[in-house]
Amino acid sequence: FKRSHDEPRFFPEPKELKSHYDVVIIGGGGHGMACAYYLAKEHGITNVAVLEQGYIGGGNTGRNTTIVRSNYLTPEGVKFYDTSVKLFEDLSDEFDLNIFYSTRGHFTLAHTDSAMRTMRWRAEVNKHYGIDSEVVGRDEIGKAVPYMDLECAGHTPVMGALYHAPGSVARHDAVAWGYARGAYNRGVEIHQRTRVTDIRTRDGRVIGVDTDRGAISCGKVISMVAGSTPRITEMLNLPTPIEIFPLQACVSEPVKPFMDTIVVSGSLHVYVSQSSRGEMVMGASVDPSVLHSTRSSFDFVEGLADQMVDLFPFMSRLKVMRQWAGMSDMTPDFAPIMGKTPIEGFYLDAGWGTWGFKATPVSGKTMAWTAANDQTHELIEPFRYSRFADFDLVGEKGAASVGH
Ligand code: PYC
Repeated sequence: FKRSHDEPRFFPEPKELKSHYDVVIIGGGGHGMACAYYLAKEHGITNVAVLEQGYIGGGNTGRNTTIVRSNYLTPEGVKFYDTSVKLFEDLSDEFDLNIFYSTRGHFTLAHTDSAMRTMRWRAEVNKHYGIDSEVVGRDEIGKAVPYMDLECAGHTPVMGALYHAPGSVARHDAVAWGYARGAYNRGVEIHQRTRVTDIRTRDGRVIGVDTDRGAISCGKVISMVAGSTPRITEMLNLPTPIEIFPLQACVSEPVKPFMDTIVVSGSLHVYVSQSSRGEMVMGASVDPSVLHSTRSSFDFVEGLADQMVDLFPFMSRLKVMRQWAGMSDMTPDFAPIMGKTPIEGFYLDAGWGTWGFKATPVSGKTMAWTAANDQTHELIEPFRYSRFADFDLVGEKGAASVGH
């Protein structure tokens, strides 16, 4: 395979928008690209445009800490994320592109009796659905993560943990670009720097979108924009209970490989893994107030360091190299909003809060099925838009990992 220097490495971008597509996907992150890929690959729907206001994977796909897991609390969540983990495992082969999927094992630490109870609850629900999760004691944690101070500097000693062997990390850009290339190769158009300014409807159904590069007619619109969801749903006067909170993260300078597991403490509000480059990838809880912004703050690093050093005292000497923020579209029950909406031809993939990256493959696959069949896929039926009006919530807060 020979590529000349002026050829793009992955795929070329079309110069013009067409006047009509069968399906428009708003949002060129992992979810949007995965949906385009499965629409083309599994349903033969290729007259599709993905419209991205920035660049591919530049939103929450490129701003998370890349943790993949299925150790959820509700049966609905466990089944959904388990499907995602299984899809993730095969993506490198499927794309012929290394997404650096690395199975690490995932510890969720418990520092209190009530946290231990939640870990047991999650372990039992997980086991019931065939997911590899178990409660482990201090000895097992100490052996797997010898650099951790189980006493937490005497503040909040670790009592035990939920251990989830399939917990993994992956290279987030590769996931988005792998799906994008696969979609492009099957005929999908990907338009970056193309902002949707309005969605047009007639008699309660979608007929097109306006963009800052012109108008498009289309029969179906799928919104997959995470932190930009309210901007899109307001175009249709479609109320959602979503509120946007920033979620910040950072990486340290690289150090020798010493930690091959993922460690999360919901009580200390921290999570950490070591990247294949040796950097410590770290995050904390969502910011305390609603804000539509990706600015990152000194307060975040200071608060994170305070807790992290209790767990890993040697990290007091590590330098933070980069920090950033994503915009989390939080729902009241900590579960996504997916599927059909009251507007015919408008499909929503939103409410990804702090749990969106790990759902990339399964969201793409089930949303593609939903749009292709104009029927909400059974795996995402519990996450339907109408569940708030029906008082039929899917309470996942206990499995969110991130403190709120
Ligand atoms: O849900 O695993 C998770 C997570 C980690 C960081 C943010 N969310």
